[in-house]
Amino acid sequence: MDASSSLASKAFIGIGQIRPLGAPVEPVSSGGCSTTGGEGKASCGSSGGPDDMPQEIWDKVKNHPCYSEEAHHHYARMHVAVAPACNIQCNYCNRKYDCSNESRPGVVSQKLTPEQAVKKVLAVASEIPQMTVLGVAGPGDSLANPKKTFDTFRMLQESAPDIKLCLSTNGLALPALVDEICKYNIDHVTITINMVDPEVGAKIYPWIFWDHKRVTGIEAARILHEQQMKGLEMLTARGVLTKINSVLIPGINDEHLIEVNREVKKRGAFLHNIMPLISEPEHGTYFGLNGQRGPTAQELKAVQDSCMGGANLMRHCRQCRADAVGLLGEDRSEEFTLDKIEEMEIVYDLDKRKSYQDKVEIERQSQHAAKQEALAAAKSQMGEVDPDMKVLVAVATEGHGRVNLHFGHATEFQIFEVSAEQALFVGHRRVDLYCQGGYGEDEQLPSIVKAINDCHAVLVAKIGACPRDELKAAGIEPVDAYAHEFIEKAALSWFADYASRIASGEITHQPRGDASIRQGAYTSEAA
Ligand code: CLF
Ligand code: SF4
Repeated sequence: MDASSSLASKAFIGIGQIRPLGAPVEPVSSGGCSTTGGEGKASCGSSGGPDDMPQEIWDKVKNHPCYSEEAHHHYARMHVAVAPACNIQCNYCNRKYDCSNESRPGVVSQKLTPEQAVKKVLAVASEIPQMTVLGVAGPGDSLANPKKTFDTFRMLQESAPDIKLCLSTNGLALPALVDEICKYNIDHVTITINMVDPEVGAKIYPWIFWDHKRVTGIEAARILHEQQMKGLEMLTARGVLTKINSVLIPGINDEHLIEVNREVKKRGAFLHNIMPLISEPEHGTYFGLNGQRGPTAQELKAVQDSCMGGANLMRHCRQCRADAVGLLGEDRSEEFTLDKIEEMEIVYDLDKRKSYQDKVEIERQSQHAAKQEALAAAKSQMGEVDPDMKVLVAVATEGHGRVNLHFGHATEFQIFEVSAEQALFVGHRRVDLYCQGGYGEDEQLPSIVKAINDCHAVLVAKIGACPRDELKAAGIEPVDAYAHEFIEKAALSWFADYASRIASGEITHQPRGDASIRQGAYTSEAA
């Protein structure tokens, strides 16, 4: 987003996260399928959709939780694990676990046939009316299993036409299958692109399976790169919204991802999602076993910020499992195992789903209006503040855009970068649950402090005396004065107060250190 973008646009649709990366390349061919949106991407901001997005693009993203930061508070996605095989090897993947570029490794998925998958989708759709997107994201590669993937989409399209279809791929088989993708109206495709230089790629991919044989080294990376770029261009030309996922691997592709960002932008990518490498030794990946570390929170943020100032980035990815169900950041897959589905009464009621989603939209609009009012009030109270000062704050929230969660109940904190001008969502941090069974677990505190150690304050609905003292000792200000207020308003109000204390000499502004990115699953459910 450029500096002139308004707070209003960010607050409403998370536009900073969803504006197209740039003008698409020239269409390579008509391809015979819908081109809706392709031209729209080129003319972002020129027509009458909400804020500065053409209506047809807005219609595609407004209820897709990954393509709109704001939508992910309201709408859920689910994945069906119908694609077990893969046609390449990534050094950050161990096939015994879920695909680690789209999934949190650690638990083997329950693999499904297309028939089982469709039944599961209908079961989830009847229970979770805000589930709007079905994705195929592994546990292998969706397009290395084309029959299972497209059978699933075809059957689902017939039985649940309101559900958006989404897939994720490494891109090797993409050019050959673009027409099939268009045939089933799959208008959201994620390609994992970690390099645009085969020399870098050779350090990430030991081999690919191509033309009936295994290819290794730089040649493998070159072929993969060519297929990825070609596939991206073909999708752009056909108006399919593309998101690029990149795994940030320190020392291998960190600065290189800035070039990746440039190249995918040139080819019309809609979003770029830069994710931290997950490489715990116990996952058994090549990187994990060979000591390749993941990035720190500040390393990740630095690369994200370097890619167009964060304007075109997805920052709310939860690196979810290949069988995830629910809102991003929650996992309800255990409620929908095959044996549980067998016992469920599945009633897929399109009208009921639509009327529920209409209510969600009304609530969303009223939240938007209330938030704008609150933000304007907070900004009008901002005194003289150093325009260059920016700090991070961590926020405990359980939704509705408010500071409304007890410190002890948080399994993640949302991170906002605050200045006199704005409070901008820049990511989230997973933490171990502090409050277990009604009591504070003091041994969890150091890990929570490590996860938000680059923040100046943590905004919560409530916090106990013990964690309050420990946070203060670590230099992080616990703040419950803005409980239940809208997050951006709370963050700006706190910032104004912080700045006034600096101005009065009560405190001095100190830079914070770095923070760690928590790997793996949560240790417990919220109480
Ligand atoms: Fe799934 Fe991916 Fe579609 Fe989303 S996930 S296939 S685009 S519906 Fe989303 Fe999950 Fe991140 Fe993927 S939070 S890992 S970006
Ligand atoms: Fe694993 Fe996905 Fe890479 Fe295939 S593309 S090796 S499943 S991370």
